[in-house]
Amino acid sequence: MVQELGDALPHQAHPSGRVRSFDLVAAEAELPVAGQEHLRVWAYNGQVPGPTLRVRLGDTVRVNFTNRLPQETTIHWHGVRVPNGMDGVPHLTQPPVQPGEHFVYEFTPKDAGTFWFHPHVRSSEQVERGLYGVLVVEDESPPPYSQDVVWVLDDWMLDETGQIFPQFNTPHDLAHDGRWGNTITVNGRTDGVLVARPGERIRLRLVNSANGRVFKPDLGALSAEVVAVDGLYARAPFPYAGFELAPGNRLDLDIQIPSASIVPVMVVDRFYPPLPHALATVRVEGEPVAPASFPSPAHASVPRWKEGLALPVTKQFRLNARRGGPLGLEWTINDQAFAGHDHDAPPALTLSRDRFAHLQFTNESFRLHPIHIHGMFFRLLARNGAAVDEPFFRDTVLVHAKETVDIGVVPEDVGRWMMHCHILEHAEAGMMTTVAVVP
Ligand SMILES: [Cu+2]
Repeated sequence: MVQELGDALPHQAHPSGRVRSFDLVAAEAELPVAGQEHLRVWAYNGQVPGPTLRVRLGDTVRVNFTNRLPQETTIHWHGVRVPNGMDGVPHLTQPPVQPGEHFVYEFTPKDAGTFWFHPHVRSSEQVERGLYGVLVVEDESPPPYSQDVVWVLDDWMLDETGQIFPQFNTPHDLAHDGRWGNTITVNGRTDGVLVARPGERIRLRLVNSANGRVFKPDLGALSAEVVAVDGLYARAPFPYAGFELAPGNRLDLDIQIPSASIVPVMVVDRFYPPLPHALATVRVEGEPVAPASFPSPAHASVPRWKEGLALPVTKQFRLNARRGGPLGLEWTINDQAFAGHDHDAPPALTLSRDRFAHLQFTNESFRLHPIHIHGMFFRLLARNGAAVDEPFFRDTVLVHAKETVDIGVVPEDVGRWMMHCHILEHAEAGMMTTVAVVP
């Protein structure tokens, strides 16, 4: 298994020596977002989404962070294999950053791809209020797409005054799949438009930053190939035929715009039938460009781990809920609900670096649980016992109601990592634990 992994996930970063410094300030703001003229949000650098930080593989990222929020916070770099101390988990990897305080995040990404960042403190409130941004780590020689576009998908629960509904972790949200809003946005807009010329070849990076909503984008008449999932390139490009983009997931698409003008394409979400929700419009207009023929960047070495499923389960995790706890309902992993002070508790699981582990998640509930593990990428081995060979790694996998999911992982990065449901209300209500990786 380890041999099959090879160097698909590099052990070490290879710093080029170039340092890219960014100042990032989290503060309250009033912005034209979600169809409102003056939405009161919490924002990074006065923007929702926050700034897209774009670096090259080999660059060292230095983020001078200032907290001007009325609450403590941290920044977690979702999917980035950072040194454990830079992972942004309060009490586990750093003290929370208090109002008025600063913290410097510094790391050299080991992988090129689409990542994002968001608070890991009271995240069901802080992310919902608008705190998230995208980190793009470009390849050393980026493929020559005519456009490289980021779409951050989110939804907002607005009240009758057109402001963010101010109660968080409501009994309804907790008992269901988290907070599903009444206003869907792409990059903060309800009327987003991507303008392309005929013949263009576009890289579209999708990020789901919603608290609970799963998106299944339908590109209509546009044809696309998937080139990367959760930041990492696939073994080979494959035709896009819908993908369940759960909270936390990313998807990179290679879109070939037709060489003739077409009517505008409405991209819609079809996860929750029967009603498709509008996401954004792709408008093709202007002078055609010569078709770009370059090889797809998706040619990663991704292990198959065919024998993995037959190996004994290293650890089973049962996902369920019960009454009780500070919010009235607790979401549990193996009957344990995580509370703030549990960061000091022994990890739920200790894995050895460079050793294969077979993990199994059994959803005993009727709700969705996109399980995210920090600090490592894993491969899906099976759903409900049936072998699956996804040609890509993940850092987040959606476990549906009453479903059992098997994954394989060879951790490469030592530390104490969180494992939690990325429905942020479920995480706040206890569906979190820690996994230690030791040398
Ligand atoms: Cu969940």
